[in-house]
Amino acid sequence: MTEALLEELSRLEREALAAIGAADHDDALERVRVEYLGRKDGRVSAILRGLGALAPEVRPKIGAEANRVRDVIRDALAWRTAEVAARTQRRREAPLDLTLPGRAEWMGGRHPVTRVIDEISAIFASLGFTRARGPEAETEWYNFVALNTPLDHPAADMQATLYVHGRVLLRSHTSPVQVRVMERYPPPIRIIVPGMVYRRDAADASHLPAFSQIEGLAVDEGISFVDLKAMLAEFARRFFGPAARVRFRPSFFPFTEPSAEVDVSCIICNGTGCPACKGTGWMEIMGAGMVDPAVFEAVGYDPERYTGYAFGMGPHRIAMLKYGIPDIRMHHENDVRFLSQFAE
Ligand code: 2U9
Repeated sequence: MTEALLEELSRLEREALAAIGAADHDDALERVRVEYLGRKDGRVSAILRGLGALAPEVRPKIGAEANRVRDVIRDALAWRTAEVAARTQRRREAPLDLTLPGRAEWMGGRHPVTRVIDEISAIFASLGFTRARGPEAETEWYNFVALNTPLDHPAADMQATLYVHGRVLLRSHTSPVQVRVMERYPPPIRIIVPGMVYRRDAADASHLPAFSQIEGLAVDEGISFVDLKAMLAEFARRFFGPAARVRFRPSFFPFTEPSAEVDVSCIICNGTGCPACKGTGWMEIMGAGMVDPAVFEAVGYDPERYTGYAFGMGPHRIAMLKYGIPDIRMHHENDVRFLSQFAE
């Protein structure tokens, strides 16, 4: 008898709480109250009223449990009544607008590095450059020797380059593609070469062992450094905005002579100096130069007849400058909180 009554109370508690949770307006809540706690026919009230007829030794236990269940149901009714009232109030203040369009889920988009590569490629396409691609596993000839970089040069060292086997390596720049294009086609050449490149580097805030490059090459009769400067100045204006200016600083690469590092006026402060450009007003965006005659010799072009310019930049780094990304590794953490900021 005791057990049966305790079980009945437990069932009433569960049923009442479920009914209260499902009730979404005052009338429904009142019906639940009457069913369980109603003075006349309430199911919990009936048990409370029958306590006097129970044997004295079980009365305190059943009584305490019946009182507890009544209190739980009463409190749940009060809580749910307040909740329903608050919701009604909210609806009155800001009624549902059925004409609003639905909220679309973010379906993913292009990666910021892909976006930068696409934008740069489109700009150079409009300036007359064709996109070229080539293998990521290369031979020492294409990656180093044809590019005027002897195999005892530090860049060709096992410490700097990832070798696959024997003399086959993962390309450390996209330049082998330009060599392949020049071997196959006579001048004039205007190409842009985007792709992944690989170096034996540990990942840190500014390095990855696998990263992207875009290189460009123009070869024809009569091409001079002026053409290079004008082309890169026009590129900077189209990519960073009409106020962007470029400057060239002397540098060295084995495959270009003369060579330069190319800076763009800081896209944050427009050249006046700010934390983003470390107070200099300039940001380094690429390297460039006139193709070394030794490279033309290697591919069978006549260096007396043809000249050309080449340049190279890293879209991972350009994306960091353009979007203010502080750590290059963020590009490959696959964190939706990062990626969704580039939704198109
Ligand atoms: C050929 C001849 C010349 C490509 C060039 C650079 C300068 C350069 C860096 C930019 C950032 C690599 O990704 S990065 O670290 N590149 O500074 N690249 S000139 O010169 C060539 C390429 C091919 C046949």
